[in-house]
Amino acid sequence: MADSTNTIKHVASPLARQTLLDSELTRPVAGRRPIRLLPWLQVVKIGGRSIMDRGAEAILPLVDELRRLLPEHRLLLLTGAGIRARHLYGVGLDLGLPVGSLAPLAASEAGQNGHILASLLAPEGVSYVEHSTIANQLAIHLSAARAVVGSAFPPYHHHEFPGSRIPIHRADTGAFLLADALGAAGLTLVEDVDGVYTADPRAAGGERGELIREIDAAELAQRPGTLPLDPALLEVMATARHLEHVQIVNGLVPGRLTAALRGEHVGTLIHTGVRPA
Ligand code: GWN
Ligand code: ATP
Repeated sequence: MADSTNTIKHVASPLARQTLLDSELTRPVAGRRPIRLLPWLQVVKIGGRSIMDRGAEAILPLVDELRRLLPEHRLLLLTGAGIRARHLYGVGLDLGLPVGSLAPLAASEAGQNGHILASLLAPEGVSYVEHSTIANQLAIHLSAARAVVGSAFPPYHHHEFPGSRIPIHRADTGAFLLADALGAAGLTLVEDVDGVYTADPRAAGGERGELIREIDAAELAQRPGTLPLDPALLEVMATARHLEHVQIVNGLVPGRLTAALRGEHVGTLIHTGVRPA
């Protein structure tokens, strides 16, 4: 009769005998920088409220610019949610829906904007791809086309953190999490302002605000006042593994996105703590 204890197969693992809770013990194994999956990829997040909601006037010139960028870059274009999500939060909060119900509803608006953008770029071979495709088949899609479009929202659904009644992980945060996880070459956030100002340039008294050309994410997080991006973006930037910075550019000014993707400083650069490898 076989001795069952002799048939147990031990799998060698450098973490086999350790608690995963002690970072001192896991650091030799888990402390190394991960590999870059798509080091040639440029990720571009297009604002929902700031660009897509403006319709043809803002979208068509940007689509022209994107079309001309295709021979130069391989792009993952991610869209934000915009005004329909704001309306949805209003109705949902009035009805008492939990944050985990609001997150996917708002995300679907980001997806809709992506479908619109992809339709306009379809003659160039660009398609909208699902979250699951971004997760598992991005490389093959970007081998077949110079660019694809997706929703910038992360798929948190009922896993959204319950601290706030409005989902905190929105389009800017989702775009950063994805770009950093993929080890992309860069992330550019396309908005309707030249960058981050010391005060909202569109609010009362905003004309006194000055453009911040360059700042560390940690320092920006300490500043009082509003931002043209999700506050949670600054939190996830603190633990970035690859991206050294993101740049916020004005998508209403022709040529700004092109310049940013060529590495020019034409908006606000927000630095993470990552240093070149
Ligand atoms: O529907 O436009 O992906 O890429 O967060 O989930 O709410 O879904 O719940 O692959 O999985 O509306 O159906 O929708 O935007 O998110 O998608 O067309 O399960 O391709 O089925 O993680 O697109 O959608 O909204 O992104 O952001 O079917 Mo949509 Mo979004 Mo499509 Mo996606 Mo959510 Mo899927 Mo999903 Mo849901
Ligand atoms: P989404 O993609 O989530 O729909 P968005 O990125 O298109 O959103 P908003 O979240 O509305 O756009 O952010 C852009 C707006 O932020 C600008 O139009 C500007 O009025 C506002 N804003 C607030 N504070 C600042 C600031 N300090 N500097 C610049 N713009 C600011």
